[in-house]
Amino acid sequence: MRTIMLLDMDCFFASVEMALHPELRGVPLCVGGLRGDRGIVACPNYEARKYGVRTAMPLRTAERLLPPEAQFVRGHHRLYGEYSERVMKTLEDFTPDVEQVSIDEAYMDVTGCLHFWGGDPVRMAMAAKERVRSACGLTVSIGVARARMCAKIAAGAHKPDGLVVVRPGEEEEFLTPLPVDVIPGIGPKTFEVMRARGIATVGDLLREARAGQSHIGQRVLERMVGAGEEVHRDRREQSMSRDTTFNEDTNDAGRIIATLYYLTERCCKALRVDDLCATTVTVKVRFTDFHTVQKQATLDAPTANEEDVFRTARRLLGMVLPPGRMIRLVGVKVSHLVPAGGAIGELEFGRRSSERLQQLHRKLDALQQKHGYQSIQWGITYALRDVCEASDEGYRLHSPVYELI
Ligand code: DCP
Ligand code: MG
Repeated sequence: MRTIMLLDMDCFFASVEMALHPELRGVPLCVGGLRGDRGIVACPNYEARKYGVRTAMPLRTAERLLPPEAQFVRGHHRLYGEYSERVMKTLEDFTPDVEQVSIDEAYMDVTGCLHFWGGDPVRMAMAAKERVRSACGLTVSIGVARARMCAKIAAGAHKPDGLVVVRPGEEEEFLTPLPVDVIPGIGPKTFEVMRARGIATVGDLLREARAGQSHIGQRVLERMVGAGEEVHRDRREQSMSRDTTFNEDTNDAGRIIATLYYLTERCCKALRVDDLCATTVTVKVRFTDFHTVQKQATLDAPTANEEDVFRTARRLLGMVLPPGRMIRLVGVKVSHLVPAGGAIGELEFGRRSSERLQQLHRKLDALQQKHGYQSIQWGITYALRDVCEASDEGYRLHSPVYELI
């Protein structure tokens, strides 16, 4: 039997800001933009959550809900990436089997290391929490169970700074009273359908499963005890995405396309840092009335070159955005990621030119790193010069948001 821990950092972006700026502690804090900005909250701290503020809520709604002493700060995404790496490194001191599943979450298979802690997962988890706190100044919540699904649910059960251990055999008792949407994969729509059928709790679902009436329930019964739930040390993030909400709604095709190119470039840079290639791209557009559409396509070949990804992204944009329609937000996501080496395994001509392009990109990345983003940049993104502040790291988009899937 295995012992799995899921560690999830508490209000991650906000915690990093509070660690660096202690004066932000103890008051409601929204990371994502300043007062009066458009765009959405990327991360509220727990004080702000008490007022009903949630991730992805418009900043202006958050402003209305919060008292005047609330603080609003812009996000510093590079910093969050660095903190994330530091935390993940810290976890590797506890077990080599760490599988990062998002910027602030990782599964750890601690089966082989528990004996260092007298076989006691509580001692080990407390030590991990303390180590992350002293090394990075962040609090985390940990769930422990014999299967990933229960570990994940346990980690969310007592946030922030929580520690919940579900002992083998106690899974059902733990899950039974919880609302059925705690099960990963049961989103708001499925939840509504289930509720309409009288299934409100996990207990209700398991009863149906035992009566042979629910496939989902059957799968939950299996996952509860660990079927197909291994931790994969080398499994990487499954997708990367970059979105932005414009300062004001726009139908300026030049600006939208330049922004899409820039966001694609950011995704591809992140892919190159991790030596990954994407096989799929998704473009997302949010109209003035918040109606959101997205469209996905498979790329010709796995790639980390923005030209290749953009060609498809541009085509998708044309499919979701009628000319002249005003939008609030545009975003791009690359997914189905594969190791870069694997993508250039077959040396046919197309792949080789794509490989050379990738080498060129790596050189350009290095130049930009050394001399600043604007020292050498793609012409298509020049259109952003007039509308966005620029720094050495690139343009300061209005509300960049990570969506980690
Ligand atoms: N994030 C984002 N956009 C989203 C969801 C999340 O930018 N749609 C960012 C902000 C979060 C971070 O990712 O700080 C981690 O996401 P979590 O869902 O783990 O949320 P938090 O860590 O903020 O809160 P919790 O304490 O509930 O884990
Ligand atoms: Mg978190």
